Amino acid sequence: MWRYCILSLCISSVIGQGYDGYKIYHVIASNSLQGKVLFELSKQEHYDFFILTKLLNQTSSVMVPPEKISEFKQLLKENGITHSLLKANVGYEIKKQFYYMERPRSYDPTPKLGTDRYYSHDEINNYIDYLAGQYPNRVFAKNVGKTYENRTMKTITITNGDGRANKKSIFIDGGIHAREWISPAAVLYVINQLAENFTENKELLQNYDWIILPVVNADGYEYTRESSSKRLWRKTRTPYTNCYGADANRNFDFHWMGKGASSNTCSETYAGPSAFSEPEARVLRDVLISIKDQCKMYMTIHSYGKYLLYPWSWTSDLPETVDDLHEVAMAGYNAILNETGTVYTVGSSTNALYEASGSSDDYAFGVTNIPISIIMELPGSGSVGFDPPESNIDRLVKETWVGIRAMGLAVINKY
Ligand code: 0X9
Ligand code: ZN
Repeated sequence: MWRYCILSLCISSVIGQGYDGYKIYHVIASNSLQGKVLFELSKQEHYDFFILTKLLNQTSSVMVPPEKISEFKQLLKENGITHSLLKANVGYEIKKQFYYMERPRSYDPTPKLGTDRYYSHDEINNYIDYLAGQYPNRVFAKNVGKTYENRTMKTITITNGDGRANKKSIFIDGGIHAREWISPAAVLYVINQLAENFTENKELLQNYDWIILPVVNADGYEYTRESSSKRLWRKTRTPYTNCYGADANRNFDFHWMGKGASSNTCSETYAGPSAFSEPEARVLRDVLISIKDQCKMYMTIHSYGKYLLYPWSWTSDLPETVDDLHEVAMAGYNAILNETGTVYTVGSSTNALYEASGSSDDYAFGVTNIPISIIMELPGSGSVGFDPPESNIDRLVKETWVGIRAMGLAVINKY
């Protein structure tokens, strides 16, 4: 697929088969048997569940390739599962969005990243270095490891510059799943606010440092930026038998390969050949281990679905400290509701959605013992949910910041 650009006008060819004829369905399970059918389907390689909830009478969303559509519809019919067609041709929708996507017009030596477009991994890393250079007393960049394809993974630590060592901390990551572009965008805005809007956010940095890793799955992220036919890639890019990549959010060594994870290399939820097979998961693990004693909140940003979730992800049992987790999540819920009216669903991951064993949130909570662990699934928009148009970025990231800020304050006041 080629693209030719003059000024901001791009002409793209529509060659390339990616997602042509793929359809998106809304499906609703109204009893537990129907729920089980959908859950089993989600482990199969051809069915890409964008949202899967075990709550009865709530909508899940699944993308189905053309060759599986009649089989899929037959299965729904046999089990009496309510469904409706949401998108008839995903390929067309995605190509359209790619065609209009803003590209950087020229190299900008002062990388002041805005909320006008989605940035590359390199641009994000450059921004981290730029901030560390601009504010050498209070912002620190650190190379924490490499991805499978040898991209540098960088954290940014934002402090108030008082030089106090071993302060308590809050850790945030984004981009564990490649296609969830609004996640790195939202995390970038958090960085921007803490580093560059320092006076307004002083109280967040008085007794706490914030450590942020904006794009965990940088290989996958860059892959989705290459062409519309790769836009919905989710996993890492490690080559395995028959297919590429593991789901980084099933690769952590806590109930690894339990419920909600697949051993099929071609499944979207492939947990990898072993726990921590993926370098990106290992890097995140090592960062978490290195900050475990000071860190009071782990927050991981995904999309989509407007959920504020807490452990466990591997079981429907609730942790002993569920009240603390719920209290912090509710601070985010209320702040967002008051600011924009957007209504998030709050609950334990497994009970609000489904099991996802081997996830980073469970590892942070269950192994490194970080007391608050939250998955934030940002609102979906665009043609398929993972592709909010660039004109929506500003509104979405600002709303997300209101929630993150409130949860940060709740943690700071609590611990
Ligand atoms: O499935 C995941 O890894 C996450 N959802 S996403 O749509 N971004 O892929 C987290 C899901 C939350 N955890 C559980 N469902 N247990
Ligand atoms: Zn995700």
